[in-house]
Amino acid sequence: MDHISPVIWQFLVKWLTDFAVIPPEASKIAPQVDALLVFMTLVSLVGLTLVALLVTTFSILYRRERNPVATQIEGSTLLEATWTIIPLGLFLVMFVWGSVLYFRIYTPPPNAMNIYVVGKQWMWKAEHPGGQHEINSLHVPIGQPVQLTLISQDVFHSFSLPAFRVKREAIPGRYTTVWFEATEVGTYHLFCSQYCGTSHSAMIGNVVVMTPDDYKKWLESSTSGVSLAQNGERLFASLSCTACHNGRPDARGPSLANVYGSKLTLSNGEHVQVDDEYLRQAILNPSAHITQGYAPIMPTYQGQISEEGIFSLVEYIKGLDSNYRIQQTTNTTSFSPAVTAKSAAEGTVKP
Ligand code: HEC
Ligand SMILES: [Cu+2]
Repeated sequence: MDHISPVIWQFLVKWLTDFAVIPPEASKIAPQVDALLVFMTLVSLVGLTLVALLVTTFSILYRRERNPVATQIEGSTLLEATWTIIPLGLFLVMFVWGSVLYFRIYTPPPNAMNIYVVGKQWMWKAEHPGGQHEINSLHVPIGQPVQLTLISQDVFHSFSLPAFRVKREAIPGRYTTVWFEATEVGTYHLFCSQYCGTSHSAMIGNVVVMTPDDYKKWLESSTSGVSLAQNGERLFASLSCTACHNGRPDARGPSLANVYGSKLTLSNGEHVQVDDEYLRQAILNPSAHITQGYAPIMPTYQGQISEEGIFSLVEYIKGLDSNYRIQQTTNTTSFSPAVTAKSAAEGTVKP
């Protein structure tokens, strides 16, 4: 590209990678997504070239001067089979390849750290378990799977990280998840990619990928001092959940210790696996699924708790494993399960 001035060339490359067609590949999944995209583009180009060549050649070969009267040709089974089977094969390859990637993107590995994200008109709010709050930015460590649990406070939004090749809808009333593992330190764009009202275009921000050490420092310097679980514990008491959920034998509600991840039997005989979404529904819409052996006496908390409050309660219940004075760590910087377990063992239990 000698004949293009270097300045223009640099500008073009920057524009292409920064904003438009080819963002940098900064996550583990990114090269895999790009490989599929390149394959599909190549197949399309080959198809386009083939069809264009045939159209041109046939229009010249069979033009009106040479063929004043159209010749009717009966079908050829071989020809039809060929042009059906080859594209079918190619599309099936794309389908299988795409599905494999899809399931990889939307199935977080069990060791993923979780960050909660709320979308609202018009900002993204991130809540880290250690009590770090961010608006329109997201700090993550390199080389560690990160799962996002997303929800919207109003309309549909879509959390999009082009450099990581992932995106996921944030829907009112329901948790969605997506995960990624960042591979390059740097700052990347974060978008809302679903038109959501007047200031939709302002619903943007940065993802900052840091080395584990820098990330630890960031966690320490940005914590509000109250972890999500601690906030949840506070809410659990102030909303009087403890009146029924206190682990005592005569309690009116079931003990919530170790309920997360367990299988509950409902009064209609169904079994459910307790995950974040189930906890959320249990708090906001308790009568929808009654745990076997209990009366439907739990009041709904619809409209009384913010989405951040529900995150806190969920995080608190997730960590409950024996009693309600929980072993919540006061070390709000911890981000790996190992660190949390360690500080718990050190006895940073609240009195
Ligand atoms: C009046 C008593 C009462 C209060 C107050 C109450 N609950 Fe419940 N809760 C129950 C009962 C009874 C059940 C079991 C029946 C059902 O599923 O509704 C239950 C079920 C649940 C479940 C489903 C898990 C399971 O093992 O069944 C969760 C989660 C839960 N409550 C959380 C909360 C939270 C959080 C609060 C406070 C914001 C709260 N509850 C307040 C009585 C109560
Ligand atoms: Cu939006």
